[in-house]
Amino acid sequence: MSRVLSGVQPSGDVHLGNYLGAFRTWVSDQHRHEAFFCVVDLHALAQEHDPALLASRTLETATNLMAVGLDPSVCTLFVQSHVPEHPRLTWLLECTATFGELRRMTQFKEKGGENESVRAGLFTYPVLQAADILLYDAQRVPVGEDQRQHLELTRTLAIRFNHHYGETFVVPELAVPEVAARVMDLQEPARKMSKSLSSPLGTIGVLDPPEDIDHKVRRAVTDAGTAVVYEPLTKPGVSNLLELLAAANGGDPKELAPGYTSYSQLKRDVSEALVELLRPVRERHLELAADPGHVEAVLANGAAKASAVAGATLDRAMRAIGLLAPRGGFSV
Ligand code: AQP
Repeated sequence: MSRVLSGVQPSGDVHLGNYLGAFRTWVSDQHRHEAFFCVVDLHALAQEHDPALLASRTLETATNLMAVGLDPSVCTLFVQSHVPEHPRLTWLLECTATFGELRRMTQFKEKGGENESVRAGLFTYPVLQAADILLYDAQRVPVGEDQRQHLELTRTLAIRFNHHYGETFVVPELAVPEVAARVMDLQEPARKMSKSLSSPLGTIGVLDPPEDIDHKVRRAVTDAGTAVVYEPLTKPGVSNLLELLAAANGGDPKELAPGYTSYSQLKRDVSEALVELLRPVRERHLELAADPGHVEAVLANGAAKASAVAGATLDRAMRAIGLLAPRGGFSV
């Protein structure tokens, strides 16, 4: 069975972009692959964060993942910082990556990379992400389109490390969904929906009540003209709504467009479709949130399973790069 790994930052409320771009694929992948999913809390330190909120957001993000359908009886769900192999492998990969490669990461630039006062972690976190993936020998990494460049870096580092130090890592493949791989902000449809960069009106949370979803969809920025056509470059707002409709109800956004003669008709259908799509998530979340001890137990079990796999890979990599192994190996 092939391996899958992916993760989400506990940097804010989980939104529709996370759900359609990544989590839905994770839910189906867990039945087809040996699947590892993690809440990447160390990544959330790369930007300004509130220490009083990080732990509760981590638990809440894990709860959301179970609410969208991750089933701990068929996948491994864990918190990144509970598996110390992640930062340990990162150093080896930082000594494999180059300054120039990291400077070219567009997410680094978008999140303020040119600013002298940004955290050094914002610069290096794509390497931590590479460690997240390579530790699990993952062949497949289901993510949104925004992660394409980071995955390409992971592949480059794996290939370079293997070349210099001998076959150590599996070189992973990217898996992005056909529809809604990049969900756009409803207020600024030229930029992606984001936990940290979007306004509340531009973002639909997976737990938003139906009236909020309806309000946000009806207030969504549309484009000049009145024709409903799928043209992401010239009509990003309307195209985003068509993508959301296609992702929720099935179908092709291009083919759905001729069925509409007005923006308001389209918005009504998008709103209804999203309310129905997210209804079961809200319902499951209510049950899970009533028993946080259960989610914590799932995470403890997940960390133990993840550590067993990550430890073996770390040991292999430490030896391959030439470090003196302690008695019993590196992973103890
Ligand atoms: N707008 C999006 N459309 C499609 N997929 C998306 N993802 C994120 N935004 C969109 C995918 O969700 C997964 C988890 O993302 P993340 O939380 O780890 O980080 P991110 O990509 O940086 O997402 P955000 O929401 O923009 O977070 P912040 O604001 O904290 O940086 C990934 O697979 C991602 O592709």
